[in-house]
Amino acid sequence: MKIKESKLERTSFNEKELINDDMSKIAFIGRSNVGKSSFINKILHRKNLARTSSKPGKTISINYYLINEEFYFVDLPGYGYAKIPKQERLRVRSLMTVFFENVKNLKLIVLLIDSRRGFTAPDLEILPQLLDKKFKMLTVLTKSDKIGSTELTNRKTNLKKKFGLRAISFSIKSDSNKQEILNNINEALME
Ligand SMILES: Nc1nc2c(ncn2[C@@H]2O[C@H](COP(=O)(O)OP(=O)(O)OP(=O)(O)O)[C@@H](O)[C@H]2O)c(=O)[nH]1
Ligand SMILES: [Mg+2]
Repeated sequence: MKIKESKLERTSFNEKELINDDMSKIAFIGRSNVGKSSFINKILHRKNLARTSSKPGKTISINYYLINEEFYFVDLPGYGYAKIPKQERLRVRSLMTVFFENVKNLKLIVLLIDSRRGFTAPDLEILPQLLDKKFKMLTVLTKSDKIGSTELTNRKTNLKKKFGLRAISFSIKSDSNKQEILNNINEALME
């Protein structure tokens, strides 16, 4: 798959603003600050399409990026960040629930996990809901430049053993595994 064109199609702050069409979608979820928006930019070869921040809780809306006029990448708000005001947190959570309940043609959920931390409580809270709906999942271990290769291998073995999930490591600082991730996305889109 070649990414020829990408553009921000919609920013949704509430239920009414969610995209309801039949176009294929790939969703990116993970804890706040795990690197979702950075990942999207890197995969799309765009520097600043998805807004990134060193401060957690940057993406509080659901952002749809239209790729090649064919499918969407959906950047979901990060979860598990305590410092966002409670009311805002509840709003975001219910928006996510509505998203997963009503979304059409969600081909793949890319679950991003920080290489250094592995699965944390908020991930474990959300995981069963997703597995329950039988969405196809791909786990990506982000910020792999921040840990050693032995540790990274252990992390992957662990995820496989504990959750039966295959994980691919990734860093915005290199191109390794980028093609493999794109191949996985492509395969999911074909199904
Ligand atoms: N070293 C390193 N830093 C990264 C990597 N990916 C993301 N970051 C940094 O991590 C911080 C958070 O990245 P974002 O992409 O904004 O994270 P996010 O998951 O979209 O965050 P929310 O929108 O708050 O949920 C930024 O400072 C990024 O530069 C990586 O692969 N390596
Ligand atoms: Mg973000």
